[in-house]
Amino acid sequence: MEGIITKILSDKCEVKIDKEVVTCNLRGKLKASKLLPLVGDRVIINTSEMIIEKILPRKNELIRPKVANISQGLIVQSLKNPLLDTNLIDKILVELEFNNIKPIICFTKKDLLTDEEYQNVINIISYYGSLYPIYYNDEIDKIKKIFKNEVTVLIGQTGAGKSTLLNKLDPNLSLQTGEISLALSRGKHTTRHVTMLELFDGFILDSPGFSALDFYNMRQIEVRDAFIEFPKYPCPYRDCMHINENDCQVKEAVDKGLILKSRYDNYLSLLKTAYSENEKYKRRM
Ligand SMILES: Nc1nc2c(ncn2[C@@H]2O[C@H](COP(=O)(O)OP(=O)(O)OP(=O)(O)O)[C@@H](O)[C@H]2O)c(=O)[nH]1
Ligand SMILES: [Mg+2]
Ligand SMILES: [Zn+2]
Repeated sequence: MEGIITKILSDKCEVKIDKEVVTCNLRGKLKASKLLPLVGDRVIINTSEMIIEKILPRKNELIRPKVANISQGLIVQSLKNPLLDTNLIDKILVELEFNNIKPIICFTKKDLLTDEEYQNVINIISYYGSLYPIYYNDEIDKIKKIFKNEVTVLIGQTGAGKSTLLNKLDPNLSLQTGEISLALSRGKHTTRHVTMLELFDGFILDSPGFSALDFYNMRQIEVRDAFIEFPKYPCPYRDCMHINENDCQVKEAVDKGLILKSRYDNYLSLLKTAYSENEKYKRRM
């Protein structure tokens, strides 16, 4: 029988088969292999022994949160407590683009901003809105519509409001949410495990937040190609990396304010963590 892993406990998995959720063990040889199961994995179950025989090939997999076979990433980003972090947004966007996962952004905690503070971030928010679908977390009816026929993982810093958003979407969930530490102005890793929920005609994965994001070992051109607005400004040099090439249209667009400066700076810093073509290329997976 085929099923889908909805939760991973220490050495058991919860697997959904049709409408039923069963608890399964991993077969010894699977345990011995390096391929560890992830929430979202499609698996073959031996139903007489309740054992996972095989993990089916993955469409994609993320490192943090550790999930597989995702179609959509809902980036949950607070505007305050924790502070709006465009570096984190751009890192996650690159990770999603690289894995062919559709990004959506949900901004939270607008209510904590003064008018002046909001005016200071409105440019940033609307820039992302020109690239991707964006929502505020009080737009519950609109957000409910994005999940149909999708496998959506919520991604964001600890304390950003992922579980709170899910509770607002479906008050029956009563997921645990955490206070923000006043001293650190950030969350305390309230959600400990990835959990897959079946809601709004799709699957939604709540995930533990992070305070720092590991980054894929990507090639520099893969990082470049994940910045989806760059091709709108064609450079004379076709393989332009938009660093210091002559007549670079991307750099010109940054100077003119057409590309968000912080996003370009984040691009340059992500390039530094990536492999150039002549370096040995090894993907950590
Ligand atoms: N003022 C305000 N507080 C919010 C909002 N959204 C969430 N919070 C609060 O932020 C705190 C953290 O929310 P959680 O939902 O636990 O955050 P999380 O992203 O699930 O955090 P982890 O599970 O640690 O990854 C809680 O005290 C929430 O009540 C919001 O829109 N406005
Ligand atoms: Mg949570
Ligand atoms: Zn260029």
